[in-house]
Amino acid sequence: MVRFLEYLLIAGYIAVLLVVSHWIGQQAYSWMPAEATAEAQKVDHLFSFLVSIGAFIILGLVGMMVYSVLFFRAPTNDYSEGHPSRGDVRLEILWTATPTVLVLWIAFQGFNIYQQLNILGLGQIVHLHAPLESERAYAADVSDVPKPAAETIDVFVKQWDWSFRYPNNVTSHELHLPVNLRTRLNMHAQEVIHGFYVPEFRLKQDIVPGRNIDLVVTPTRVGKYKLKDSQFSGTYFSLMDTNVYVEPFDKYNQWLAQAADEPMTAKNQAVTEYTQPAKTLFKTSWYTVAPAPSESPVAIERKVSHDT
Ligand SMILES: [Cu+2]
Repeated sequence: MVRFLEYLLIAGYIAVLLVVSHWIGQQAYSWMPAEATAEAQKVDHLFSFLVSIGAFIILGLVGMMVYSVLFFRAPTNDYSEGHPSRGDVRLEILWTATPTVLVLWIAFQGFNIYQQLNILGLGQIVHLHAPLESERAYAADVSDVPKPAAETIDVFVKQWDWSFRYPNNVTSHELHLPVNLRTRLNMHAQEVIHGFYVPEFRLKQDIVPGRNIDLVVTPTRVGKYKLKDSQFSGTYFSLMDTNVYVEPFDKYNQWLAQAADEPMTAKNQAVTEYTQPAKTLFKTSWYTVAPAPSESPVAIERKVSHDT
């Protein structure tokens, strides 16, 4: 009877644990910045799933420790050694199989959501026909299979600024995206690795010189966001951010028409800081790469394609 009550207690505890850890997993959605893309929703599902699992494990372990302390305390003045339990095959199978299944489940969930994201796709990574094949051939092969998208915007990044080229050759230092439309960002880096990262998009993509890397994103929330460089790219790395606007399609087109008439401003904070006169009598700063002057994406593309 006592054994039955014990099992009932454990079953009840596991049920409560499942409910509580699921609830904690649901809270995880509020810990992240706003979800601004369809992809972000999927990433947050994965995050919430991982938080629920983590909560279940930690609460389960703490619960067992509290239970042991409460029900298996040594009586007062009992300093004898505990029962030397040595090896329990069932227990060993249990604590080996359980984490194995858990890790496989997490891996499957992660891969599943990555496949659903369909942002870059493994295609770009696993298409290596022969390891010795030259980069150029590989790069050519990859860019032949662009991901389906309604709009394509070229992203040019260099030390230390972002510039974008839209359809009709409109260029800008700002990223404008039409809401609810799958947009392909075709990214080119000029000299070093930079990282495309918008927290609200939950997407991060390294941009490697000599490679055309495209990222497909579906913005779902109108608003203004910040694009930050996620890869340290030298002295003025901290200046490598720019504004991202997700807007209704008609407003996006209005902006495109307006931007077509305005030449791209030569905003380059790095150049400004680099060229400012020294404030002290003697040189205090370390040697650094001189930031390249701001250029139109067309000029950068000419450079990028020349280098590759
Ligand atoms: Cu950078």
